[in-house]
Amino acid sequence: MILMEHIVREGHAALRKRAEEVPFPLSKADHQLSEDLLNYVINSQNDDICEQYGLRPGIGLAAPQVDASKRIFALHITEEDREPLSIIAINPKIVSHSVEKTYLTAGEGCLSVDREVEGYVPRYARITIKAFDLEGKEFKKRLKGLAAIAFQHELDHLNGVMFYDHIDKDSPFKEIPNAIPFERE
Ligand code: SB7
Ligand code: NI
Repeated sequence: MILMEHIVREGHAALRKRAEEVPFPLSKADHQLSEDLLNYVINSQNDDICEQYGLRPGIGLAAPQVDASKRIFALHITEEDREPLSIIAINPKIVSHSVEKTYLTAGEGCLSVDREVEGYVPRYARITIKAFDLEGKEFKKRLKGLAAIAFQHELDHLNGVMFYDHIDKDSPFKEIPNAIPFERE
């Protein structure tokens, strides 16, 4: 089980490396890691489990955040009036994206960042993604809204990019051209 003490923080080299492609069939270790990532995000959205184990809530978690430099992340997103998204994405990629951008009006946070970083993080509003599941089967999805934002946040982790790299240093709340703001409930 992944706990907060297993999550590496800013300054750790794993967060700044390009993570390695994952070979199939998955090794036992990579299979376990994938399930552990998804279980963390699911558990972290349960108040009782959170309190019991001291977890910080998150909608996603990427392997480099637990010092595993592999191209794997998990997302678990349940939004009102939206189909829930609960996936393990292995060797994920964005195959196409909208011109239109979006950003969370409240900004982003990260389980590897123990401070508030204010500012708008520009993201593509809609993306089409491909990734492999635990069985090595490729899947394709169209994502928008929070799911699209979170996918891009996690994919960045696999490329050594942190959310605040995208924030305008001089003017963090400057309007993003071509963007529709996304308000999280
Ligand atoms: C806000 C939060 C996240 C994604 C997009 C917007 C995920 C936070 C948890 N993580 O640090 C996962 O990398
Ligand atoms: Ni993060």
